[in-house]
Amino acid sequence: MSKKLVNAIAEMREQDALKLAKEMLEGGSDPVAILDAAREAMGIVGKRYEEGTYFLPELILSGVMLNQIAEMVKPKLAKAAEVKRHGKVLIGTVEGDIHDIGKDIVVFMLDVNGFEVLDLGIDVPPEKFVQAIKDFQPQVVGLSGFLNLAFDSMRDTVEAIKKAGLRDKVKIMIGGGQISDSIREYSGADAYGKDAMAGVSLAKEWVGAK
Ligand code: B12
Repeated sequence: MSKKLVNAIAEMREQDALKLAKEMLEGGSDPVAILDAAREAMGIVGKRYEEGTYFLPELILSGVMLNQIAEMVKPKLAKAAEVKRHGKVLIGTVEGDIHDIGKDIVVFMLDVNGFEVLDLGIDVPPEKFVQAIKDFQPQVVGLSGFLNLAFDSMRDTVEAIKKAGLRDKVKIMIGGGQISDSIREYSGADAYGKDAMAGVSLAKEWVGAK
């Protein structure tokens, strides 16, 4: 079933993909496994885009499908998780980058796992992160990005937080398609999370939640 879902998304069969995701959810499939299948499909779409067999419309449609599936899955995840709030996480896609599908998954995984999350959206300049840290006072800041240019934006954001004298008040995690531990080192962040659950684990560890 999950292979079928991967194929439906990768082949741009929107109605089939949504129907399959609904059937899987109703049949008791693990909601996280459904999201993983959707993510695997995005990888295939990306590869086809790179090879020149898919173009921007396919990228956009795959994003739309993933968002719809994420919305479908969200209530199930929320039901499964406890509601106690562990702490606050500020998150956004860094300056110059508008990819937010992955960030949105991180946001709702944090949310259903008991964090109060402030999402600044996309293309967020360093100053906006700095101001939001002052206002919202999170323990954790999450920076998301998919483009190569996000590496510098992440570094600039960490630098701006440092300059504002706020660096020791927050733990910073970064993530996104091309992000790795060497980008963590380059940017000066505290940790890199490979997926949404890694982000939740990091945030829990940092606020001392079980
Ligand atoms: C969908 C998509 C788009 C959509 C985005 C829609 C949206 N609302 O996000 C649209 C069509 C708008 C788009 C636009 C562009 N895109 Co695009 N896009 C993609 C695509 C196919 C999928 C990305 C995606 O959503 N993946 C699925 C999510 C779930 O994965 P994820 O982001 O990695 O998130 C997971 C983890 O990384 C992690 N995570 C994410 N963030 C964070 C944060 C923290 C704190 C933590 C802990 C974890 C974490 O958790 C998530 C869930 O587990 C990729 C190809 C690919 N290889 O995947 C290209 C890709 C990213 N795009 C690319 C390009 C070039 C562009 C454009 C420049 C195209 C153009 N010519 O205009 C523009 C960029 C505009 C801009 N300024 O940002 C390139 C980037 C190349 C590069 N190295 O810089 C890619 C790799 C395609 C390619 N192979 O060429 N794109």
